[in-house]
Amino acid sequence: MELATTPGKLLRFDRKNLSDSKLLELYEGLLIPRRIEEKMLILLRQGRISKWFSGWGQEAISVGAVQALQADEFILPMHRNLGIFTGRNVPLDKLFAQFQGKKSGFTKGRDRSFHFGSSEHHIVGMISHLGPQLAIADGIALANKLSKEKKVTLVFSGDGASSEGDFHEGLNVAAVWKLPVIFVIEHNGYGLSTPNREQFAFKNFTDKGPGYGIETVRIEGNNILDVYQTISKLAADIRKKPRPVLIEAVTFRMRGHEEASGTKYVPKQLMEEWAKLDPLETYESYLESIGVLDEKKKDQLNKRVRKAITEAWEKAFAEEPISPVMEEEILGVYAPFEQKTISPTSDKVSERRFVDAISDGLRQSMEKYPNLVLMGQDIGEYGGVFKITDGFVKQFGEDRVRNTPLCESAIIGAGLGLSVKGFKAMVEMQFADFVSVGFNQIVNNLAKIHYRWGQNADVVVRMPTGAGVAAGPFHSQSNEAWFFHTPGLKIVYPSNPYDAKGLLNAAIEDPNPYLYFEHKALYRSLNAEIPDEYYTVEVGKAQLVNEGDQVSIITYGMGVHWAKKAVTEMGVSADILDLRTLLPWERKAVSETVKKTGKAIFLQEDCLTGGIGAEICAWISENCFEFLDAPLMREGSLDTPVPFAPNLEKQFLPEKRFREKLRKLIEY
Ligand SMILES: Cc1ncc(C[n+]2csc(CCOP(=O)(O)OP(=O)(O)O)c2C)c(N)n1
Repeated sequence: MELATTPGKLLRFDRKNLSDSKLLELYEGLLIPRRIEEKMLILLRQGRISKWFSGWGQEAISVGAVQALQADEFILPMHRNLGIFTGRNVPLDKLFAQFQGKKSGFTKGRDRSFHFGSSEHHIVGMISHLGPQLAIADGIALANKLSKEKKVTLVFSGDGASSEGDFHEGLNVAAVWKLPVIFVIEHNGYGLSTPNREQFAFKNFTDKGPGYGIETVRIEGNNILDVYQTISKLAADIRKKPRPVLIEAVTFRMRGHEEASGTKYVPKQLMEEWAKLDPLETYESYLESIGVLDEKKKDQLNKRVRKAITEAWEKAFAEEPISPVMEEEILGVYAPFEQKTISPTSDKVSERRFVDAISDGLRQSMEKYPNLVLMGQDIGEYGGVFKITDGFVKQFGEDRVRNTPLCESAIIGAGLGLSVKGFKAMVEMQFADFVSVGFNQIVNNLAKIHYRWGQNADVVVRMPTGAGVAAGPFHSQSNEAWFFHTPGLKIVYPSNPYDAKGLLNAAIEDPNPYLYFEHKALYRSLNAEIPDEYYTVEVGKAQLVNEGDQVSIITYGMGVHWAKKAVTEMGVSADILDLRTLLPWERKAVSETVKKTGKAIFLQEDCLTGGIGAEICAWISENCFEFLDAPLMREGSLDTPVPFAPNLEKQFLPEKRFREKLRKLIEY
């Protein structure tokens, strides 16, 4: 089949063995998004919807793709793929309510336009950042592969978004793990106003895909038969022989990036030439030429489609604007989960180091949850750089204990994809510092997805953290505050072996996304007798680890050990409250100790500015002011990067300054 890669060439349709009714089904598939768009463009001009991302002229890609896949195969669309939603028969009134920010929309007014998914329709919608979609598709495909479901997952990307690092990571992981994913690039010439020559230096994606070891096919994106037949054939083959395939669907963006941004920067001639390749009109002419479609049938179909659209629009429009209920919004942030604290089934205890406690918890969680998958760099045979997963491959196999390429973003995204399919994931950061390159997936995908459209993110990210090990600025940071500010996450930070095991197990039980901080300097320096059996520690509960009446020291992690040492050596009578959970932190325990002693100091290993202590001290001052006999105090590390040389690092850390401040507070 000749490719219309340059305008001016005509589309050539070849029905092969497709029946008349299939040809018409594809036609109707094209008609629906086109007629919806026509309506939306009018509504936009009338100010009844706020934004519109047009897929005009690109419909054949969505429609061909959705019809080529089975109804329970996941599709991850972008902002120009209306045809995916209509092709999966999402109720039009609900779709329009979504566009209008109404309560009956897919996100209940919490997110806009195509930013939603629907598990019922096997669709995972995008976040604005574009590229993160690809890794979620990898995770879904991995789940299919692990559960031996012979299913394909299909994900879209624009040609512009292919410049993102997430594109590279998503393709690379799929290639290395031979995941059954079809990546469809809509090669439409522009990313907002940027033409492709300013986006990348290769010519076609057929040059790029093979670099990843991925089979790449170039198709006429405006030719519905080419799209449908190619994807159908590939999908059938991939179901039998799982592997990723990249499809470059050549098309053109006929309208502005979004309606308000216009198309002035696009040469007029290009527009005119591509207009001749309109996917609906060309296909219509083809069907007429072979006698499958005539005026009467066309009329009937158009009337039916227009009527359905008008009725659905009116229904959605008639719905009252949302009346905000604050409680509902706050409850919507996390997936519902009733925490049950589990006690060990026997009294047997053993002396375990902090690092062993984490390893034990992880192993027992793997035994308890056959759907739990561990992913991280070097965590397989090698056992992880801290040896926490030593021996795991032997016990659980390589499918569940997965060595990953060096790509934090894709692996965290894949964790989310696994949860879409009902799996649990634990992702090990080799060092907490490296989470910065997976940050977007955590704060924008994992944290927000339940609030947006009700999908949970059952992912625990383990974070070997902290300084005191002379490892310099990139292997020592305390970065819990980066996440503390993000609604939708939970953060736990144990300070002892008992809590390390119990909180890890509890985090894995909960279907919500967690950051689990484990201090590297405690791994092998701290022992305790802990139960041999599986147990959990309640999330959201602080613990008083020392009792006294002169002062309250509120802290967590390494701070607990500095505080204990200080009060012993200084002969201070202090309450030491170990927060254990940072998000959501326990207000009751904090207020109780403050009310008891009337003096409080917050100690954190993290740099002082904008840390956890700032928030908790602000809360104390607002809620416990009348019980305070002295100013609230805070101590933390210097506001500098973590230095390498031991003496500089010692100065950076707050231990010494904390003692001075504690003395001052007591003497106040
Ligand atoms: C990370 C990020 N940077 C910038 C943007 C703003 N933005 C939204 S869509 C877009 C262009 C996308 O181009 P492409 O991937 O080719 O898709 P198309 O719009 O052409 O379908 C840009 C720059 C964004 N959404 N996310």
